[in-house]
Amino acid sequence: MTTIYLSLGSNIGNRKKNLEKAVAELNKNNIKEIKISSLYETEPVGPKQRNFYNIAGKFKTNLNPQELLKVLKQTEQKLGRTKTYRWGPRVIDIDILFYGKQVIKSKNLIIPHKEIINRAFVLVPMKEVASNFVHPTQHKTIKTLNNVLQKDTYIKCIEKI
Ligand code: PH2
Ligand code: MG
Ligand code: MG
Repeated sequence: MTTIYLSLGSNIGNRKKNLEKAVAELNKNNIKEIKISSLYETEPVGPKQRNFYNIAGKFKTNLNPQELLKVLKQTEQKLGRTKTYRWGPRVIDIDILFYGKQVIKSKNLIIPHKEIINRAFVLVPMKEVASNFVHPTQHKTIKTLNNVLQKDTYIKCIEKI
């Protein structure tokens, strides 16, 4: 079993339900939740569109990184995700932030996720879940990365854990 961290986002339809459905689906597919952050409403990074709801979660899985990616893509499709443009609106997006301490640079999968350090919608929820986790290539904790991030974007906790 490996401990993994995921970031989930939605900005189409019932955003909260979409996130809940996604977590339920992961639990059914060998990606077992350990801890889920509060629910946050966040300003979109990228093109102008509806605000996102975001969460981060700690999970454990026996899937290898490629198998995990496949299940996440299948889950996104099952929940009705269709292709739009880069950083466009989506029913659900499930991104792998960390896979244990592994560093992976394959064509279709880069772990740790490259944008973690720039995104309040990732770091703020992650701080609730794994504040002392050390980023394997930045060599800084989530807490530290979050503290040094410029926070000029809108991010609001909607529901406490
Ligand atoms: N996801 C993106 C692009 N922009 N902005 C917010 N606030 N939340 C997201 O989950 C998000 C985004 C690409 O995956
Ligand atoms: Mg994403
Ligand atoms: Mg994605």
